[in-house]
Amino acid sequence: MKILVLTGAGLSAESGLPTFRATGGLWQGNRIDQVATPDAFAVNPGLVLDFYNDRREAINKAEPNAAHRALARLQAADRHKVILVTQNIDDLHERAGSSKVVHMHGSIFAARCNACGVGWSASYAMDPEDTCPHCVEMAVRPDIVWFGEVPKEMALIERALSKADLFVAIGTSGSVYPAAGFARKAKAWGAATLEINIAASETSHVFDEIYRGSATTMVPVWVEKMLR
Ligand code: BV8
Repeated sequence: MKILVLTGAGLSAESGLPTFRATGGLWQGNRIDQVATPDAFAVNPGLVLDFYNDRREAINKAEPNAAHRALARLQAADRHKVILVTQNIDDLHERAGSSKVVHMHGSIFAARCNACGVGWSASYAMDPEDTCPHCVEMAVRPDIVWFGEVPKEMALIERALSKADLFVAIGTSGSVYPAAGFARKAKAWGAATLEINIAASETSHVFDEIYRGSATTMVPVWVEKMLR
């Protein structure tokens, strides 16, 4: 079976990484959808870089959980063709053993120059004074997709949605597009749809099946069923 799995912040919640909703969409009193934007970076790069420096520090202290590990098992079993698309910028899928993870909103461990566009891997804290290793401009940013920017690998994701037999959304509120529209697209292409979430999301009504519960409880149950 061809399976497209879309994961969100709820997958990393039990690894101790707060979700956007749990924080009420705020970070140090700032609305995240106003910090995670190109305008915020232009006006106050230090604030935006500190937002990501804090998150990078938290991610380095976090460990993958049973849900990350179950998804890695599903991929490794090779019983099904699994495409893992994540909205998360952490590396917990990779550290649980998943390969070929599609980070549609980028990765906290990747950097990009806002001037010349060159990218490189970067696990260090960033500062507005940092200079690009290529063009020497002081325009270093995390290679993360902010609000108003184009998500990564959209052509690959659209193709996978059109071919999927099963679309599974895990731990995502369905509040941000285009990811929030994937279930509808997969369904229109004929895929079965499953939501695994501790609570209703903004798109629960689209799904054929719902596993209501925490990711560390429900994802292993679902994976064991898929590998039976
Ligand atoms: C784009 C990276 C054009 C940064 C992120 C008006 C209407 C519709 C759309 C728009 C609009 N105005 C503007 C837009 C577009 C905008 C958008 O959708 N805005 C929203 C606010 C309306 N989107 C964009 O700008 C995107 N770009 O549209 O470009 C385009 C489109 C298509 C093709 C080409 C071009 C870019 C958006 C990317 C922004 N970057 N992240 C960073 O991380 O700092 S978004 C970020 O929030 C996440 O990546 C994710 O996508 C989104 C929501 O987060 P979730 O992962 O769902 O987490 P959340 O906290 O919301 O929910 C947690 C869930 O987990 C809950 O359901 C909870 O119940 C569950 N949960 C909690 N604990 C557990 C659990 N589940 C299981 N177990 C648990 N233990």
